[in-house]
Amino acid sequence: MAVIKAQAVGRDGFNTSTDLLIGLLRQYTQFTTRPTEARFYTDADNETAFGGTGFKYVIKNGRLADVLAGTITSITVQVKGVETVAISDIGLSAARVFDFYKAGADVKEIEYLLGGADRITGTKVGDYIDGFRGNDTLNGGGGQDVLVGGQGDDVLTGGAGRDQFVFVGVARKLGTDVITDYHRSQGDTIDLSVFTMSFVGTDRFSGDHPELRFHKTAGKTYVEADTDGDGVKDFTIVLKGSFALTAHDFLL
Ligand SMILES: [Ca+2]
Ligand SMILES: [Ca+2]
Repeated sequence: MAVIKAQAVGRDGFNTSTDLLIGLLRQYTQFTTRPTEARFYTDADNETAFGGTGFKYVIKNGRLADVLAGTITSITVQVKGVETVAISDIGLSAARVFDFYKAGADVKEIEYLLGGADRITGTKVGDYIDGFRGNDTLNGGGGQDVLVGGQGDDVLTGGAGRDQFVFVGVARKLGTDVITDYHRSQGDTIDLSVFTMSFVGTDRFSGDHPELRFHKTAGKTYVEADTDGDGVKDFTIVLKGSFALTAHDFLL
């Protein structure tokens, strides 16, 4: 798993899809290599540092040509003197990460980094947070955040502000996600627009069309999606709190 804490630079929040790209290393002009740290930087205020153990490098003509061994246990990114991203609780193959870098395989590198049960905490401004595979715990913090409930059983917390909970991917792999702080009064919405479903309130699934229904108990609301219209639910979203949901709570 990866534990990620993010900080904003001015009004710029954190974005899992753009701020973790291994290709961003190409922006730096300098680097230093030690067995326990590889640091890429342009100046003291702008750098990415990989901490770990057993790093073995191949340096040719003053360039980092390859990484042969080692385990990355932490990554920190500094932008304009602000530590924008701090990643801990990882154990990544340094050689593999460097291979992704060489191949320009940015998405594969993010899938590798976020493949486990991750805990990602956003900034005080708007963030876009996707935990990728695994049972992730995502927290948007302040601002208007977009939290993506993808594969696995994720726990999503929007925090203050008008947040959007987005569900995408193969319906049967989405599992049961929990939204801990759904606030209609803050303008929170649940975006299920990639699936074309009709909202049927508390009715049972008809089995004729893709449908979205809900039922509530004293403390929880269960949103159930039948995305293929066979009358069987494909994934569930649990909201903490008891809500009489309407179609207005969703982007369908
Ligand atoms: Ca993950
Ligand atoms: Ca935020």
